[in-house]
Amino acid sequence: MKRSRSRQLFHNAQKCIPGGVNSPVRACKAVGSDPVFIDRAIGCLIFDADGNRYIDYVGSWGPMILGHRHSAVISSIRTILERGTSFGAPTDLEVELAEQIIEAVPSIEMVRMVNSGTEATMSAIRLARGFTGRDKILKFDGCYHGHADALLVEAGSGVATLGIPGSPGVPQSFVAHTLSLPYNDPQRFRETLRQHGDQIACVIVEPVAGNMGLVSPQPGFLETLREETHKTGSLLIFDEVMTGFRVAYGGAQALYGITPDLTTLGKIIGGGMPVGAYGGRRDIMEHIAPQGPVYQAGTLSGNPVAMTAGIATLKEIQNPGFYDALEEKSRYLAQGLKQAADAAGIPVYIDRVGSMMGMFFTKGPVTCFSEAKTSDLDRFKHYYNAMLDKGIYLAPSQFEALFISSAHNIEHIDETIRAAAEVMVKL
Ligand code: HOZ
Repeated sequence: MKRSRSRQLFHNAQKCIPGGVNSPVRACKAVGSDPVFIDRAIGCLIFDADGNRYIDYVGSWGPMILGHRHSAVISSIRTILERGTSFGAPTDLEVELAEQIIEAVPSIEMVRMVNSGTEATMSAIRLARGFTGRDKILKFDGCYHGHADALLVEAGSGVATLGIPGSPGVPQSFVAHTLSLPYNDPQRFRETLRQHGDQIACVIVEPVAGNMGLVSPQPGFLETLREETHKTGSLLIFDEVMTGFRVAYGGAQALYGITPDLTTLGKIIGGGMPVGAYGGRRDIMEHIAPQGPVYQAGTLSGNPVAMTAGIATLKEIQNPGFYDALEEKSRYLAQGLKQAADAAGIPVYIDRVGSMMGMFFTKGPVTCFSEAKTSDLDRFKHYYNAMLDKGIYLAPSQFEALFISSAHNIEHIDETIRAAAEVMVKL
């Protein structure tokens, strides 16, 4: 596959953008290759600057549940462009999206829009601290909640991909209040809360971890978080930036029947435009300025283009059978990939929740970050590059999830499975 234009663009990019990219994972360092520069996309297909066509399983890292350039989303954006792109003042659209979110996610009684998932988690944590008057926060190893200082401890996503423990520039005192525990270990959690619970403002968790590959919660794990935080008065924050409207219309909390105190959202609620949101119990949310004393603000918050794209997306995914169809396709893909690996004698462990999936190059099981790290990263690297050459666009890291959209059809998935079967025998 010829990629000379991408190579040239990356060469130019490296002179003017750190690492040549605006977010680290996409530099493809972990897979020893250069990034593919994208020209355009439609449905589940994405085309690079050299005109090569790929079946896209990154979906802009989750937002594109309808595929690229869905007609309803594009036409909603066209309509708002006739009104303007940013006003820095309230609009009808942010009220409409807030109402849609509140209707979909019963634990959310009030919601504040922001511009990214990082902003959402950072703000939710400030709110939890302001509300409880406590400083400590607790997270889980391999979960990634954006790049706010206090959360860059044992983090997943790019931090895991680059194999770095944290980040220079984060003073030790900023993370002194952050505890991190193994995911899916209710016993350790119980013990820690019994020891420090009265100092813990909040427990933040990805209810389905999507930043160490895909790791689903074991039965009882999320329930334990809820029970124990109730006892200590610590707030439970579900980071549903990735899982919100993805694993079910009401998110992972609907799927597993757990009610958090606060929820963070992003990705799908912006329909492919930059967005984030945090919401939850009214008595907590009322502590946010200007109603309450906890400060948080943003010039582009509630941006009308993002709001309208989100509204259109949420309307589409409410169509009857939407999630069932996605589930069926995703199951078919997972089975096909597993069969391809088995036939080639390559040990892989696949975990999947709806249209989010992780395929680890290890025999598994993978239930936490330390098990995810047993994956054969060299084998993943060869798999990634060979799949790319066959026109299959995957996240360039073992520690990221794969996303299926409603635009993928059985032919696309069969093409993917065939490619995997050919690649696996040569790994
Ligand atoms: N941190 C995101 C993935 N979990 C985005 C990665 C990127 O855009 O490079």
